[in-house]
Amino acid sequence: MQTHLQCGRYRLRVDATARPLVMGILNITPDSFSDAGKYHALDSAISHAEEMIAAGVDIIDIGGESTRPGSQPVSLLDELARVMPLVYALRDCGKPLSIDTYKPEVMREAIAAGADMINDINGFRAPGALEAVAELDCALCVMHMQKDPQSMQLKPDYQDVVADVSAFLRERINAMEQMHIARDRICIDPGFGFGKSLAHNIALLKNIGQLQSTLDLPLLAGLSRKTMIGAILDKPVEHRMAGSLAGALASVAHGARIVRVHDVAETVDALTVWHAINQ
Ligand code: 9MG
Repeated sequence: MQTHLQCGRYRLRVDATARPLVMGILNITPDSFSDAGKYHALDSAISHAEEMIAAGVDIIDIGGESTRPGSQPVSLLDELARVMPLVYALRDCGKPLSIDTYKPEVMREAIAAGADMINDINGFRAPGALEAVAELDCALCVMHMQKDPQSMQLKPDYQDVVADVSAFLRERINAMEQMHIARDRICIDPGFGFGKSLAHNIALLKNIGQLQSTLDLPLLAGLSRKTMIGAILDKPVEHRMAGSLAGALASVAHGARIVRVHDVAETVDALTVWHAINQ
């Protein structure tokens, strides 16, 4: 498997001897109608990014649309209005910026403005998405999702969840290769919680090693504060940090090379200890 992920201006180590990478989640809260509210949302997002950088984050993932189960899409203009000021504010922060979007127009604008990676929960299936990223200088995270955020948790259904997710990712990688996208730009993601029951999520987690070796690409795992952690612990979202750390450690123990998390400082510490012990 490749030893690096070519991530725009950055070349990130993803080999098994490096500490797994921590992608920190930076959501920009919905705009207020007043200018003061907008500045406040932007200010607090920038402060949050600075805290993540001080805590040792490796990639900052900026999102302008919620992808939680049942969430509603936002318009292109609203998404651009939320995301772009953050890209301008953070592009020289010294860390790669990832943009969590499935809209080709947002992909284009964000990379042109200095972002380094596109994280697409829709697996670059929107018309024009692959064309948008093919010639841009950025890494790509291709994620599996069954249905869409509005309906995905209603009745997730698979013949064999690991084989089905693997086949989906294989098809998307082939589509990328047909567009001459270099493999060292790509990472894969089984999409924990995106159209999956608890049993599906656990089966995928236990088979991270198989997914990664079959597809021969680094795998990103996002379990942080998700319903599967809440279901195991029977705890609301504000009490899922320790469970999320356990999820991150379990996923890297099974081979994940990047974890997407809310609690950056705690996850960096946990992975640093895990990595030191495993060296
Ligand atoms: C945006 N987003 C929410 N959850 C995610 C996950 O598990 N993986 C990726 N790549 N993106 C996610």
